[in-house]
Amino acid sequence: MAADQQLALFQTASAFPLPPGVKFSYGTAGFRADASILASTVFRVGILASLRSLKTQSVIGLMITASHNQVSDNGVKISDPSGGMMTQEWEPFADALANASDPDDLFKLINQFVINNNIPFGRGQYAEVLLGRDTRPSGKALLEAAKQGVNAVIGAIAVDMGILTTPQLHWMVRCRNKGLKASESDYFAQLSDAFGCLMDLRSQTIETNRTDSKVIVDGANGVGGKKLEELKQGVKGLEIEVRNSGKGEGILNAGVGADFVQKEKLFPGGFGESDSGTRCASLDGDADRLVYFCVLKGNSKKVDLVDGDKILSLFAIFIKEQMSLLEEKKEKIKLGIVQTAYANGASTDFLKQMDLEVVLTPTGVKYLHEKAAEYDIGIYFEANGHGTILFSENFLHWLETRNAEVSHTSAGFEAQKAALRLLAVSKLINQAVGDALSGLLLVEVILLYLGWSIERWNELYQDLPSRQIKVSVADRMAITTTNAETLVVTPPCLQEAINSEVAKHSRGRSFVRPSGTENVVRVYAEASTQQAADCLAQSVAEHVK
Ligand code: NG1
Ligand code: ZN
Repeated sequence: MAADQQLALFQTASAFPLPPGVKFSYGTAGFRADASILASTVFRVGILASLRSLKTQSVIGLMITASHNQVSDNGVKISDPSGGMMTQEWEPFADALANASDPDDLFKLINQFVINNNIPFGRGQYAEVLLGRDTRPSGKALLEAAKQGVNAVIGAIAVDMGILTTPQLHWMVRCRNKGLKASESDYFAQLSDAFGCLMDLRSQTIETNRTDSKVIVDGANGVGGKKLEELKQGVKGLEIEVRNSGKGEGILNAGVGADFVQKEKLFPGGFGESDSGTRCASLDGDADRLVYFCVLKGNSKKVDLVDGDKILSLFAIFIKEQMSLLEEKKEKIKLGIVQTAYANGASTDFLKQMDLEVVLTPTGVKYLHEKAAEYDIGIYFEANGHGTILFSENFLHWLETRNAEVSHTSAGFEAQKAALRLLAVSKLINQAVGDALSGLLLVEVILLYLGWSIERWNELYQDLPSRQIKVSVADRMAITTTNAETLVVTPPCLQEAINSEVAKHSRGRSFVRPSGTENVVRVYAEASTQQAADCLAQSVAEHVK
């Protein structure tokens, strides 16, 4: 390593000492912790992002957010050149970097890694990292730490993209690497144009049972609400009311947001019983999750939840219908549905009854995304509302070329419209990661296309009662799992204990896994009644403690 590069690293690293007594791990969604102990981690992830950019000779993204976590937390994660999550192969190095005890240790690690991976480090080669952050107050200082980390690698530049949603940053990275327009206004324009296109491609004859013309969206007092206010300016034919937009006094994710609504099944702050009868939706703190809900009357804040599984089902119905309208090739198009073990059992049954191929992966979008990318069209969703629809380059190319041929038959005309719809969906729905804003627009236009109310949508199937609880244990990593986290491997005997609890309940299902974002073990249970699901979750939790 060149002497000037060595010096640059030592000097800046000394300004970001590792806090004592903590161990960082690049979990389900990057590093997360109380913001007060994160400066050294974010600085080091800045270095990591530059190395990744050098290695791939592409633009890399670095996002500072802790998503749905409380406002005092923060976090950092990397977007790879495709706009997806950082390759898992680099995660052990990320962990080692974050936990390096001092600049000397850090320097040795980097040196070894660049040699092993043949990275043109310290040779002044160009690297570029796009930085984004959500609205957390700690974000500004952490962004500065990231900048210094990026700049500690000679030849690397950090570009501050300002306050963004996580999916916006991922989208920008993807576009930059494809040589496409990548500014925030390009993002808004692409979404609203594609939405407009899908609105125009609706069939005019459809009977509608809808009485609800508008959607009210809970912005979780974060960045999503703020951005939705901007996006909606360009969206024609849909009334969007944003609440908890982040402009007022409300605290980020405190009694608001998609995580709160999904887990508690209660309406968020800023909503009331007078909203019953209106379609409502909720974003999480960095706007990569989306759930819908209906406020129930006289029912102590309870909602009818329309979660990620139902969004997935709605998307699957629409995509399948378009595929069936395509005259040619339709048997050959591979459509895949990807869920995790948290998907409600009723949703998986419903999708399978539609003759769809459904696969489960471990929790975390990096797994779901990777699997969905194996299909011509891959739809993935976590129950919590994170998901998207991926289109393969080959399939998009086929759609584009078939569209160039003009058809004269009525079936040919319908097929052409279906192909145009699929192309518009591929532009509306974020191809990099799950994106609540693009997901919201797609749900809305599909409901209009089908002429469905939220109630009609919610009736697709009835969720099995479920319960999720968190258990604090001394060492959550003592639990290891297999089969997409549905079976415990260690500690021995735990799976047997779970099996015997499950056997006591009709339609019982339960699994446990260590969280990748919080210091807890998550317990999930499902059964034919709420009481049974609660009881199953509690008894399994007792075995975990
Ligand atoms: P962990 O904490 O690993 O369960 C949670 C969510 C994931 C994913 C990540 C990232 C659940 C049960 N888990 O992960 O699905 O969204 O956060 O935000 O919702
Ligand atoms: Zn999020």
